[in-house]
Amino acid sequence: MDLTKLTLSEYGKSIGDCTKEELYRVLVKYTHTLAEEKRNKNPGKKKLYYISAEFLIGKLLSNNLINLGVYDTIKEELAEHGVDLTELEEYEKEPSLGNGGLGRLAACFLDSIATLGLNGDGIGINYHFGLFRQVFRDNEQTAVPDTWITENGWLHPTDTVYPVRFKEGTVNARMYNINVTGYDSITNTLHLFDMESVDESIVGEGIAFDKTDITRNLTLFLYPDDSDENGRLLRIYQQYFMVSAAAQYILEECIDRGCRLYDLPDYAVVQINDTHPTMIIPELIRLLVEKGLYIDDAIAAVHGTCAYTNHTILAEALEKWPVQYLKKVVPQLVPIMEILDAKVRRKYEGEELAIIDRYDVVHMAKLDIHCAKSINGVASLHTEILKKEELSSFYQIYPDKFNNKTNGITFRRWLLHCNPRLTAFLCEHIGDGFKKDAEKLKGLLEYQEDTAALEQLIAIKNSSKTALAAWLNRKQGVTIDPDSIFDIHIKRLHEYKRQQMNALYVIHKYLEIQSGRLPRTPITVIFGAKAAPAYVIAQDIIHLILCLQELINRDEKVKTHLQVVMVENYNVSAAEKLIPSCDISEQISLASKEASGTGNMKFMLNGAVTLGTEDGANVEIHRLVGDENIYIFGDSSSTVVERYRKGSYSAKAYYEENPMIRRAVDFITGPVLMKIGNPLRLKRLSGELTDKDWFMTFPDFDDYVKTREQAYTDYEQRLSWAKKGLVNIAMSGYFSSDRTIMEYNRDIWKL
Ligand code: 26V
Repeated sequence: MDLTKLTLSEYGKSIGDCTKEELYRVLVKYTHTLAEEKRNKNPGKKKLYYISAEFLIGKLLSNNLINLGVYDTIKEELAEHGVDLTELEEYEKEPSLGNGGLGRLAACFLDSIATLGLNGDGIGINYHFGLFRQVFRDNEQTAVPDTWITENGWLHPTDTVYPVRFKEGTVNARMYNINVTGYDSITNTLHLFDMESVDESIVGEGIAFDKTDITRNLTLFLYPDDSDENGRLLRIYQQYFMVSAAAQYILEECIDRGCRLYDLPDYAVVQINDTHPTMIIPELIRLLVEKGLYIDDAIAAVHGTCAYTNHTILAEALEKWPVQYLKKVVPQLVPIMEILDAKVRRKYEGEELAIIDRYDVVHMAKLDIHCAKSINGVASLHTEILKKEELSSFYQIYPDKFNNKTNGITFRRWLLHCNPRLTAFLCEHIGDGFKKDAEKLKGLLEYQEDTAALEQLIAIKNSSKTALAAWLNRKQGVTIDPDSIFDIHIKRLHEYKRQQMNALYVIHKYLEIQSGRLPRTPITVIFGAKAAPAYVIAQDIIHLILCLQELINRDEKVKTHLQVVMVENYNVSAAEKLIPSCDISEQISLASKEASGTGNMKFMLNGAVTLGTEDGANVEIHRLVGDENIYIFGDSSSTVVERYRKGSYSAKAYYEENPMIRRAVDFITGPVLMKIGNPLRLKRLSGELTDKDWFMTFPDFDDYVKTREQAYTDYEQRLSWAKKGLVNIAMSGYFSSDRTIMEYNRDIWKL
């Protein structure tokens, strides 16, 4: 490739004379041209539509260059002119079109779908500001709009526009496209719908805006605050906007390919990513009837087309919409939902099976389960809990619909791109076959006793740690010790993920160090998490962590042994820096609550050792690496489920009887922290723990401390520790999203 030719034609100057931003723009354009050449020439009759309210795609430049096979040549060509490719990435803004795991999973899946050469596109919403950008001020999280759309970026407007009818009037949905490049394969598309009349200027202080001004706010933010009715109505507006445009697009494409409507399942499969896109079911039925099908034929066609993925068992996250709300926004869907509910009620007894309950509330997951052909969980334990507990009455009537698809991650982004040194090491030792067949990583097991290889792995980890320290210093002005143990806890902030339990450990350790019990190797505890602005306790937990960071940073005595850093605005780009540098991966959710987790897989792939509960995909990691290479602690999911069932848990009793717990919890409201922090927040958090502790941190705390200490002790044997990392890398092939997508295709999509 002659980059100079491109810069000359674009800007009339050679590479060396271009600014970094100009080079970045040229590369985006070049990538687009290359990607377009790789469109699927023989897509076949059937197409997958992966519909999701979130696609957390991350920055795209390097990833696309890698997938298109030109990364190395571009890097070299730029280097010849003294330009560092990774620096150009700084000009790219990361789209924050997702909350966390669910959105990132959708992005990994698009990568694998294209890589496997499958005919499948993503469909979602083009939020102008995405989630929000997190800024720390006075040890608290504040939220500001996160602009990411720039001219001449990855997002391409199209002429495709669909009318979307709401009770209040009709709006236009314009389709924008982003290329999805497969690794040495075809190019697919992510379609994001946007509304022309949306007005960014209505955003006031922070991320506040008028939630009722639908024509100007609809695609501004992902998941706006739904703590009040107007927020919830806006979510219904967003969801219907997405699914109505999607349904029109899908039917239009299928008809173009020769579909005669009743045979829709032969032309389309719609994978519904959690309940946010559920209204696509009644919307497709409505459109098919409008086009002339009998209602029963329309229902049958949609049943054969749609498949639903469940991503959580948390009751508060399972969407339910009052019929009254739906009538205010999309009255045309209500009669269809009522017909679906009536059919279910005619066929099955049992109030828990009904789609619309006796309070006139629509249960979106139940609508999916009755009306879709497949229901899958996202890790083996999660699917078992769905079948045996949460959805057991549905499993009884539809045993064949239920299946498991353990999540995966794309190794292109989470190894090749984010950890080039480890990638080179792997190529050197086991060849580069693992890039296309992740199971080949097992070849690394041969090097378990190879001191030179283990030392190389240690050196790679150390260089990543040094790089992370430099990045954090640049970004946040903090100084951390690259020779310390990096113990990392990064994920959305939620009580079930138990960042508060990690914070209690930090307090415990702080007090231990103050009493002279010093760790052999210093410890750096790193957090990264955004909290929903309306989730008060989550804000309190962030506050506690930031206060601890300040406290320890000021304590010259403790600081050299223990540090706490909370990374501001944790996102995909930050994860790419953090994950390769990790020694200990905190996966400490309350057993049964984390459906899968995918960060756990990314850490494993990059040679970190998991400290975790038997929850989500940790169970599968444990099974793969064996007891020797993971640190498991805490109550099992069955114990937890049973304890909830009995309603017998008393946090107070643990607090009163366990001096270690009491000491740590009391510290939150003790004089030292009260001086640094906001007393209201600290008292509320401490009260929440002692009175409720809904996610049961106290019963697991002793075992957590003990197991974490054991991990730190074992870390001292550097070679045997490196061997644990090696086994984790070697066994991580199972978690390639290529494997997951092959299973989806084999069992559900059948493309
Ligand atoms: C959403 C909400 C929203 C309301 C407040 C409480 C709450 C709690 C949890 C959720 C999660 C919604 C679904 C979700 O994001 N699930 C995640 O999906 C990942 C991909 O399958 C999986 O790895 C994570 O374990 C799962 O939490």
